[in-house]
Amino acid sequence: EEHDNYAVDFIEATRIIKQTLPGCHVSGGVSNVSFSFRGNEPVRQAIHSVFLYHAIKAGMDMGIVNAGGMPIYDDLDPDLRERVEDVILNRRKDSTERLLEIAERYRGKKGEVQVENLAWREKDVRERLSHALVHGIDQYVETDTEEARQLSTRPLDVIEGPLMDGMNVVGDLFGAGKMFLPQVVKSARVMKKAVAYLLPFIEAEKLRTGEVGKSNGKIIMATVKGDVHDIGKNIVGVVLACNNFDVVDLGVMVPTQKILDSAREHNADLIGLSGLITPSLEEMTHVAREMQRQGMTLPLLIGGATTSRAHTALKIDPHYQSPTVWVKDASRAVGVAQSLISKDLRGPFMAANDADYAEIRERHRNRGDAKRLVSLAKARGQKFDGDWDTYTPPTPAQPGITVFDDYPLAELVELIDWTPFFQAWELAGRYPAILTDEVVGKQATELFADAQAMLKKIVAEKWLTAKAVFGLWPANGHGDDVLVSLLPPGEG
Ligand code: B12
Repeated sequence: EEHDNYAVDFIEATRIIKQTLPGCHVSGGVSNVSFSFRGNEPVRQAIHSVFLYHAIKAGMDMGIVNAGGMPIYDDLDPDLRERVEDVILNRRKDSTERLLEIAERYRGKKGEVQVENLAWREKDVRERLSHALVHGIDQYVETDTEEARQLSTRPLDVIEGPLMDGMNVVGDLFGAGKMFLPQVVKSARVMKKAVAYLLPFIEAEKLRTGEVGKSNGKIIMATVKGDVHDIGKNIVGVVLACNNFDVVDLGVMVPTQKILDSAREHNADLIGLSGLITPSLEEMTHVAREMQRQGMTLPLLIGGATTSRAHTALKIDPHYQSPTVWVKDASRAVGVAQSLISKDLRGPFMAANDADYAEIRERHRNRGDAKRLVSLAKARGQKFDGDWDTYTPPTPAQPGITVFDDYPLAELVELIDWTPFFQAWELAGRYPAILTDEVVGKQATELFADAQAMLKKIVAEKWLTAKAVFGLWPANGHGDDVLVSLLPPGEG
């Protein structure tokens, strides 16, 4: 009985730690909580999933657990989930007995599990597509997409309907900590496969309706620098193309200058930026500033899950004098693009948009800046003291500019810092110790082997040309400035 409240204690302790010490991180070994069920993997995994679900909600940052053997909380058999939850949350006196009552049903039912796994194939096509996206199963996605297409008036309806609904479920589960990153990567691949399957039908429809070649206008689409999310951008691209816009898709991680140069090169009518991570918000502001600085006037569309009307009004629009419009989703993209292209509609549309943004700015005006800034005099008083009088800097072997036009890739491979690579895949640990780590070692080793194989190909087939330029000059601090001295002629 004294153990009954342990999981609740952990969860509550986590909540208190996060409330009182917000800078603190909380980690825990999850398997202890299910130890008494060893030998009964399905029940253990259900316990881990339920425990993590509640602990993450309370603020737990890291759980030591095999993510590969982790069922999705919402997918657990409801009866099992309820009884496990009773135990974890210590909700009833008889919860242990009630879980023991049904636990044996789940032990080692390999054959039955197989049957159960395919039971989702009996559901209707919308649910099957959603299941395939959530579970990253691409095996049947083309057949199901075809069935959905036959049930739809236009092939595009399949993207805007069941496929988007399925991705929203994935987004919700990931956001709620019920799905993990490697699972989401699989979902994204399934989505891409389904969209790729539909593209020829969309093209054929355009040919049939005679809409090919009748361009409404040209739009440059790009996910901004630093961001790899492209599902939303691709969908918007397809939807716009279906509505006779010429879409020039520059892909992901696109630097500002490339976006602006392409807009000029293609004589585009609109630029559409997509971004889903917080740093993209700042990057979009940078694009707007550069458009202004470089004298551009074409409208700028802003989209992606982390963007918002308020952010666009407060942080992007003020930097660009021409139309800047936040677009909530693909279904609205066509109307907005059409309004901006049309001579008649653009004026009233932008008047409404500008009024909306002005109101948002007004509402935020008196909120103040959350950042605590020190005075300039105080900042100057705190400047870094390098004790320069006693320091003699080493003379660089090659002062001035050095250019590498084609640096050997094999040498760069040796210099890769692998720890951030594993972090990006949300496998916690430092390289090389991570490869033999008790919990993530197996996954890390497999991932590392895949990366090595791909790197070998990149080097052997020379997929990339590594270029770099850097300069070293004598420099001195002078007040708030850094003064760089030119080198004598002949030294760069
Ligand atoms: C799929 C996904 C991934 C996939 C992306 C695969 C791919 N090829 O795109 C993978 C697994 C690679 C991934 C990686 C990461 N992800 Co992610 N990911 C998601 C997820 C689950 C769904 C995003 C998605 O595709 N949604 C469906 C599409 C259709 O929606 P959408 O993009 O918003 O697009 C619609 C509208 O916004 C609009 N729209 C979009 N773009 C544009 C552009 C224009 C011009 C217009 C008009 C309209 C428009 O129209 C679209 C259709 O209606 C979200 C969670 C979520 N709830 O959004 C997290 C999420 C975006 N990811 C997140 C994070 C943190 C990451 C990682 C940093 C994780 C990590 N630790 O490495 C990395 C990012 C690396 C990087 N540098 O970019 C966070 C971002 C949080 C933040 N504020 O910074 C989110 C919100 C999850 C979360 N709750 O924590 N992710």
